[in-house]
Amino acid sequence: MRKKTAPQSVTPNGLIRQVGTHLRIKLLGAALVSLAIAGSLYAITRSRSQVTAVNTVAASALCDSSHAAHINEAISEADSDLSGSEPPVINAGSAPVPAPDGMVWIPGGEFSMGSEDPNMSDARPFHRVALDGFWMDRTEVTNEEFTQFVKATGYVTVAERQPDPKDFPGVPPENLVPGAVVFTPPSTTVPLNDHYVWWSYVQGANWRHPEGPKSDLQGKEKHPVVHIAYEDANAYAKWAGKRLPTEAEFEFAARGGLDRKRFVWGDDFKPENKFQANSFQGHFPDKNTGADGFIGSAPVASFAPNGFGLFDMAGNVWEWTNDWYRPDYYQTLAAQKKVARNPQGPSDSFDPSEPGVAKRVQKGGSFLCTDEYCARYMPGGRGKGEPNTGTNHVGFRCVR
Ligand SMILES: [Ca+2]
Repeated sequence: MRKKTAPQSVTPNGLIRQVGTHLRIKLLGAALVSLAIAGSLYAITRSRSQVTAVNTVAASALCDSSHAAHINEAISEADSDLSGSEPPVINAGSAPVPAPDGMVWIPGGEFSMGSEDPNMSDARPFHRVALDGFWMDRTEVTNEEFTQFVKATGYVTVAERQPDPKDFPGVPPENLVPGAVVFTPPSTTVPLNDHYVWWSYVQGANWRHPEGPKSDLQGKEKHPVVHIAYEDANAYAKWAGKRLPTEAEFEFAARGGLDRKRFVWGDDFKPENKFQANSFQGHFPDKNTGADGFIGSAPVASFAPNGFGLFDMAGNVWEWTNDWYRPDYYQTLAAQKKVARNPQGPSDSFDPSEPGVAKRVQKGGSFLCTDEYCARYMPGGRGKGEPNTGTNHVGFRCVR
């Protein structure tokens, strides 16, 4: 059995390393390498101007008072089971009317959130969380839906924006080009310890051109929109009169009323020999057999819905949540010995694998998830992403 490797997020810092160590890489000529430098610096500068990652993390390491105070707000004085071993409670009562188009009523209740998977220490332990009811998009936001938003507002996504030379002293202006990070599978087997081997910064890649300038959305109208940064997702949500889900809302919804199951549909990955989600089959990352019917993203709702009638809560594309990422957040909640009520995530971010880069939680896994590398399509699994870095396997859906 292959050793599972912890999944890694794609971040600007890593792309800078990519530039240093993979000059030899196929496909990337000197020009694209320069673009990668520019794009990485761009994202780093942007992220540092918008989130005070370095200072926040340093401060929290010295004094955790603000973090603890925030968590306390999310803890109820109540009630109920705290061991994480009781079945979920799904609130009774009918959904409010009228139902918004394309949304499903998630009735709220109380459940055991997290995982006991030894490979996912940041998702441990199971802890009790109570949530109010909310509406959730039945599917990931599609290209068709995002097009309507852009037509109505003229919104330009982060990946489409021209980098500002002021942010990049010393970088030749001709290198400051918009682009995004695209999965670029190697042609042969590679070690799984350097994910930058299969991720490339591609000039001109963005939601309209998911694999780069020569690709488009023809025939992909019903696919999830990708190359979406956190602020892009928020802008869409605001326009639609919605918001991004919290991590707890996403997981409660993904579990569909089931109790601590490994997958959103149960414990068996492939019941009755039938795929339940768009994931990766074959040998990661070089050989994708597409046995589930798809090599990349799939039209939304190509697989069966979960217990709440939601599609693709596992696989297809990762989805942004509103929570900051910290690997110790669940441990902190569990230590409170109280049910966490409508938790909003920690007040700051810290990722020990990349200190200084603030990240938001992503959930659900993607078409690149595989037991060989990243099995985080499980509902208890957690992903993380630098807010300005969209890739071609990250999208979103909204709640309200
Ligand atoms: Ca998904």
